Amino acid sequence: MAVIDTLTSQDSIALENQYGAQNYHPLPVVLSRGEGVYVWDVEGKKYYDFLSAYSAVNQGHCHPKIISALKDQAEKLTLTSRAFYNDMLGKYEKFATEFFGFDKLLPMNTGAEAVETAIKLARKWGYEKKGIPANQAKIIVCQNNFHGRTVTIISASNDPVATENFGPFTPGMVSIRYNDINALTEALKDEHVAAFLVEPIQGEAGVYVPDDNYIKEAYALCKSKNVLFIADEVQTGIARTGRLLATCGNCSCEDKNCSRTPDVKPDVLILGKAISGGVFPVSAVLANDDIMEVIRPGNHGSTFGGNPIACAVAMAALKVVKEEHLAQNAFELGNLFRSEMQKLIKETNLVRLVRGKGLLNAIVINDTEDSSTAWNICMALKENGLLAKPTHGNIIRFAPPLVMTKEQLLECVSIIRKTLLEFKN
Ligand code: IF1
Repeated sequence: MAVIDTLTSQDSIALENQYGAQNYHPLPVVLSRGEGVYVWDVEGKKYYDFLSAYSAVNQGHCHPKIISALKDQAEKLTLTSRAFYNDMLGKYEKFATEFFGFDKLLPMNTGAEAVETAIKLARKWGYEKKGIPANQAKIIVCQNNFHGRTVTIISASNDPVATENFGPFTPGMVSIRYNDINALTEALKDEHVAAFLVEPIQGEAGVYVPDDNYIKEAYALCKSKNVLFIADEVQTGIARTGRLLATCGNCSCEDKNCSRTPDVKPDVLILGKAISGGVFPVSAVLANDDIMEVIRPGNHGSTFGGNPIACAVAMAALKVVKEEHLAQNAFELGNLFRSEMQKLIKETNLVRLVRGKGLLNAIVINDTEDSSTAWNICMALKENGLLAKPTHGNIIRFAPPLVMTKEQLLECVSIIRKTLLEFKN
């Protein structure tokens, strides 16, 4: 094939269809540039990005400070493996542990790897600190969770599309209803439980926000039973929900409106996605010494985990979150967005409800779960210059970069409003 430099959108889509495994069903838009809250397709059409790569690009596309950290580090040293020390990892670990208020950090690359790491950590802690008999440790998870795609993680999933024909599965997962304290109380009666793994808001389930006290009560119950509370904040973390963390414990959040669950501090915190601003695959598991100390040389690792580029990028990305007050902005714009959507709900019966926290929101479309209405609305939004993606059950997730201004948000609201009011299925 000739040099591929002038492909149309159709060409790119055809190439993926022919040469790529078909494990996704993307919206038919081919992006080639991003800056802040905007992305451009190869034909030059500009869009508001209302997905932010599933909340990875919280700091906006190609943030100059993060890109500069990436470039500088790439010219010096990219990878040493953990067979040797490098001069960035310790610096980053000090920075990130102080940032989130934990003793130690274990660096990985993707969200799923960090979840796997947390599960291994919890099991080992269960045997060595809690005294669970060999190979009997259990992890409590919630129905409709999304924690990633590895075999162990899908062993905790009840989504048939994610699990069918991928067995046999990893044992030791106990699934309970989300947002159900009684179910957790029951499950915690089993003394072989090492940990409770939970998303503060269920993303894939359609931005399902639990009752106000759920996380706080679940945390207290876990404490009373000597069970680790593991927060999967891969999606909700890094200012997305209007606070640095959705389970904000002793983090260094400056959010003045901080009022939710102030006394929850996960025993194990899982971060990914926006910890690098979506610039590089970086994930992390954080915990205090009494837990993290069960991991000894040879127990766990990764060639790329803790590489110098990841460290440089993550420090820059976290600094941006603070400097630009992204938690505060997500809090304020989130309130504005939901109140504007409430007004829209009164104008059209196409939308049943809006829910979310900060700038992690979703609207539920008033149609059957298996209809393609949400998809068709996303296609119409695309035509009108805004990119969003439907999720399970006719729900549209709205998660723009957190660097958005109020004026930009209001323009997006008017695009959504116009699209929905003109929409014909
Ligand atoms: C895809 C959803 C978002 C996550 C939580 C771990 C991971 C994820 C809470 C794994 C990943 C993704 C991956 C993305 C779709 C997606 C997602 F729709 F499934 F729910 F974000 F909204 N924990 N979430 O949300 O992280 O290994 O992917 O780095 O394309 O599958 P990963």
